[in-house]
Amino acid sequence: MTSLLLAGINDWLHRVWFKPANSDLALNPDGSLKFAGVDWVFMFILWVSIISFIIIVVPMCWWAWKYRRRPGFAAQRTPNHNTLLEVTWVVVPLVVLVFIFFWGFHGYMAAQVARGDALTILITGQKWNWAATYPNGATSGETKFLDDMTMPAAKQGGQRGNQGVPVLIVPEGVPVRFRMTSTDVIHSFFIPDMRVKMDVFPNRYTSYTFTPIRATAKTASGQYQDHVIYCAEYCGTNHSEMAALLRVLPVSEYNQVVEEWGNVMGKMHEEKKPMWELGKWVYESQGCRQCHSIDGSKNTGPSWKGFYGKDVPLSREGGEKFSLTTEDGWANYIRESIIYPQRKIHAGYEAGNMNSYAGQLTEFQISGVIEYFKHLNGVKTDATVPDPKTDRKTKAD
Ligand code: HEC
Ligand SMILES: [Cu+2]
Repeated sequence: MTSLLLAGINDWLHRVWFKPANSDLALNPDGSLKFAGVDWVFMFILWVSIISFIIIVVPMCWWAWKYRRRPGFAAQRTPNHNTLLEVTWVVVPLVVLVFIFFWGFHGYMAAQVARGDALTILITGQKWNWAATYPNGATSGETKFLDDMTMPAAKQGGQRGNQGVPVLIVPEGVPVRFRMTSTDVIHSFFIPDMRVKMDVFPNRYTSYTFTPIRATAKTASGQYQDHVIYCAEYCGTNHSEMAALLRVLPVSEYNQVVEEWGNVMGKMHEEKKPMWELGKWVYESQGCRQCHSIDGSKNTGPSWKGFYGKDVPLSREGGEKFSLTTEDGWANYIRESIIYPQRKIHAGYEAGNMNSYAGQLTEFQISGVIEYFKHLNGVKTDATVPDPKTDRKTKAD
């Protein structure tokens, strides 16, 4: 009876603190709680705290009351030593703490040391987007809107409202290692459901590893119930919206999607899609939309609508206007703004908020962005997506 009650309380407390895990760092392959896994150790520490609290505070209150000062009772002299008692309260907590350290360290190493055959996915943090690069060079090809439940901040954000965030995928039951770096400030790649979190630094790699246990469930209407990824390091104004989603797919499905994502341009080329659609894809999947709107509204960066074909007011050199008249002039301005964002600063916006995308975007993708600018501003363009075989990465000199 008591044990049933305790098990019930234990379950309830577990649910108070944790959303269901989906990682081998907390679960056995059959989904049961793993001995000395993250959740297990947490619950162990919680119970140690609860029991210590009771052992210390209940007698303390009781004795404070029992030995309160009363008329007619002389205060007793306290005995000053009890070796057995003192050895007990040193040795028992010591043993418990050593176990906590041991299990904690054990769990930490499990998340640190990847199996040799782990699938390595590169993660780049950049204000305010998470970009994943898969072994075949694919980047995330799907974005999704967060609902109010998963990320209330996304709804409140007066500036941009509810942003779409990239969906990352990993295969079910396969050890995965995220190797992470940042192009600007310190971020932190936090996936609560996988029980992993690690700071992400510029000019340095950090990593962690885990094996997702189950494929992501779908709702009755076929919507994936993806795991939320947060940035857990305060990294600037829109830090709270620096999120992504993680989806665990059965291995064969994972392989298929990664191949599709790796061939976005190839497919567009085959289907003779207009170039601006490639630019739209860049806008949606490479983080541009975290800072630029396409409806004319002001954001961290200038809107992409309503600026092509007009004078650009620059903030340097006494607010001079930068007049562009030729198509090449515009193309160069846009390209330069992407590769060297610091050179010409649009008045009213901060230098240093946008990072260079040199090495991240290809020449064709930048051309796509240029065509997308035209498209958004009512300039007709009829270029189609060229064969990506002839494409190359951009680089700053
Ligand atoms: C972290 C916010 C941020 C992100 C992400 C971002 N930008 Fe920017 N961008 C800015 C800011 C701020 C400016 C204005 C200051 C400047 O010129 O550097 C700007 C300016 C620009 C300009 C010049 C526009 C003008 O009106 O002068 C272009 C073009 C541009 N960005 C393209 C891109 C592309 C393409 C991407 C995605 C691959 C992108 N930006 C991602 C913040 C961002
Ligand atoms: Cu961040």
